[in-house]
Amino acid sequence: MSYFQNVGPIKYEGPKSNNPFAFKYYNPEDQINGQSMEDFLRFAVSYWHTFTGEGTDPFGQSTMVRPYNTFSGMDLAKARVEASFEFFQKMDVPYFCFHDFDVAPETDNLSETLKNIDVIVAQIKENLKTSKTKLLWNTANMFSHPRWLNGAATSPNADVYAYAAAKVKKGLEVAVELGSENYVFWGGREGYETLLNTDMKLELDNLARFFHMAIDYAKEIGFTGQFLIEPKPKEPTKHQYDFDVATGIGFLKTYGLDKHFKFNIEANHATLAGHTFEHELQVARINGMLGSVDANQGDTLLGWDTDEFPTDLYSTTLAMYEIIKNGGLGSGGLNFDAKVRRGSFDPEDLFLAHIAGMDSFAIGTKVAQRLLEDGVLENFIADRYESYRSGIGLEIVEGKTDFKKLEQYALGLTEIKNKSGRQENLKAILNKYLLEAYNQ
Ligand code: XUL
Ligand code: CO
Repeated sequence: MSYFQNVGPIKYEGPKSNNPFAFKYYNPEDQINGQSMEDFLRFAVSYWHTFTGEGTDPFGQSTMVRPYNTFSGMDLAKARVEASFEFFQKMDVPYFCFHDFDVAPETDNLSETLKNIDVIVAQIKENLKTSKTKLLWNTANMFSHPRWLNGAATSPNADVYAYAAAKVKKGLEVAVELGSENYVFWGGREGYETLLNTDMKLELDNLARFFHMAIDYAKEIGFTGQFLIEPKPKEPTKHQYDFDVATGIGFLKTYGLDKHFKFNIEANHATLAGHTFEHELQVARINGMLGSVDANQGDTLLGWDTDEFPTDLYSTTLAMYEIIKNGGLGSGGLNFDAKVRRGSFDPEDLFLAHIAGMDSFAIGTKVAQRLLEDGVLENFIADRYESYRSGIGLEIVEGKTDFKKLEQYALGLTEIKNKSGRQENLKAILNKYLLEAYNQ
């Protein structure tokens, strides 16, 4: 049975194509750094937004027209799996990601929930046998059900903590069963609403204990994938402990967890933290902890996580700049943690949105690659820091100075000459590269 009869396989047709159901810029076979675009970008579809999301918002009911919506309960869960593999095949994506709760209905009874997961995981495993699409990461939803209202591994209630452990234990078993390449922790409600009722030290210690137990269990059952933390500063909780990458690094180092984790960086979470997407990517990269990406974008006019499909070429270019400098994403990928707007309710919109996102990242990749090949920013930056490659600057970098020596040097200076940062000119150059990317 076909769920998306109106859409055939999506192919690359090039920039001149007017076919909405074709890639204009993403050619999976194009080469980058000796790899195909497909292998380098490692696009993934997020199950929750694409197949489970119904278009509700705090004011409105569901709007999405989905071919499997005639089913309910486990029949709906099974129909969604069938539809998802048809979608993956037609989009020709190498990966997908899911929360336990997206694929199998959660009940009030844990053993029943775990059984539901087993049934659906078996069905996914069957589909994986014949599909090229693999599992990039899975995770546990520990924020939707009312039991999580005060958090999961940072809940003040030890029973909730134990329940969370049971869910992640299952998640790791599922990861092994389906050959997942990563396991993600997004601390949906791991934070606090007010310090008036919060023991922050105990919550953070407990969160660290939880991660250590996850590492131990992964080792025990032979899960060799990468653990990822996905920072977000707020929403749903007022303050979330994994605020941003820098805060996450501080936490991981404090608790001796840094060797076991990398970061899954989401564009819209970066902007909510008051950073650019590329800032978060760079902080992770220079610390050797850039693991994976939730590729989306926010809306500067709105203060919440809008999870839009990425279409801003400046953002995709500067993100890909970091990713190329990182040598790619290793076992990570570019997961579209993005949803179609409530008004884009047709099943076809799911294809069009992914095409827009994949084409935008393909353009960003080409532009970033050219900027790097031509050394545009690299040469400028090297020149800007030139004073650290000889004389007193080199001594600073090599750790051969102290305050007395530096004072002596400063006293001998007659004039200090600074260089212009040329920010506007660099932006103009970036514009030129963006415009030329597909006209050469
Ligand atoms: C929420 C979010 C999550 C994580 C996985 O903002 O990004 O969907 O990606 O739990
Ligand atoms: Co995300």
